[in-house]
Amino acid sequence: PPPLQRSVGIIGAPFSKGQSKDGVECAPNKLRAAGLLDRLRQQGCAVKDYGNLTFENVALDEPVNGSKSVRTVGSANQRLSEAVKAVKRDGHTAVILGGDHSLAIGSIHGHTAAVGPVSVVWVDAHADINTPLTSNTGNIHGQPMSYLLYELQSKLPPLPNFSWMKPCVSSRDLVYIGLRDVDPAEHYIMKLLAVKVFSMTQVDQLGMARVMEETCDYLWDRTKKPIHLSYDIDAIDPSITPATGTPAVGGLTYREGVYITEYLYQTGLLSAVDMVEVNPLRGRTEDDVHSTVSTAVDLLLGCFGRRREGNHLPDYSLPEP
Ligand code: 5AB
Ligand code: MN
Ligand code: MN
Repeated sequence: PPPLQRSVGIIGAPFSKGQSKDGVECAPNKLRAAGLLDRLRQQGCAVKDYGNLTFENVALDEPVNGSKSVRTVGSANQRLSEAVKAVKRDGHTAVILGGDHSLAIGSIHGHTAAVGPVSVVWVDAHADINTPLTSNTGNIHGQPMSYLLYELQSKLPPLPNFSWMKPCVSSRDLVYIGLRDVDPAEHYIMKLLAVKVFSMTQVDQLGMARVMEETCDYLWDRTKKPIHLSYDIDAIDPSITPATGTPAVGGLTYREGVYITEYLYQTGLLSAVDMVEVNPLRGRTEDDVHSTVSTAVDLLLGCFGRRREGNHLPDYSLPEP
């Protein structure tokens, strides 16, 4: 088996301007308060917390082609890109605690800036591949993949505070898992670019074990590249993770969600993980929030070797009577 990466660098990205609902900026601290760092250490990881990034709100950030807070989102992602690049240069697997999903722009950009081409596994109810010109909501958290793909560059208008950004992902290196709420233009784009999609229909048809096998077969067809896992908590069914901004019925079970992380861990290629769209203010009850946050923590633990069969540290020895 490959030597498995167990050194984790955590970046808090309390960023919310890619959508309009308050609360998603509270998630990084909630995930830490739920014991994420201690639990990673208990399972044998070396953990370095790089703290929370701070972002400035750009004044007079008027909509551009209908998209909201473009300048603020652009400069926040520039900062995040630099931070992720630094964590990768320090040799860690990067964990980016969102924040809304617009931060995948900076996260994936910074990741590729440090390590070169990556494979992207995007686990989400949504495809987040609208261009600013196809988006009906103007929310940039529904657009990050279009900014990142080489193949869509000619379809993007110039955007203020995004000139630092260069596309860095090929559509052949992208796999979606969990889709069930896709806009018509997004569906068109995915067909046009022949993007590999395991929607909930394929999850039902094949089961998650086959989905993960086929995901890796597909991504490894040419060469094995480092994997960027971008995990939107709304991929999981809202009965389990209700505290999120755009819930969609009919999602992944807890078990399917965790299986994705266990499977990707054992590839030895997981190089960066985004955990996004946890919104502690969107739950109706304390239980809603607790269930959402603890599921997000479990997914992250799964990315770093936690197994449901149980775990023990390599130096464990039985107490002698
Ligand atoms: B999320 C929608 N397609 O573009 C849009 O939660 C939803 O990061 C985007 O996946 C959902 O606004 C963004 C309608
Ligand atoms: Mn998303
Ligand atoms: Mn989503």
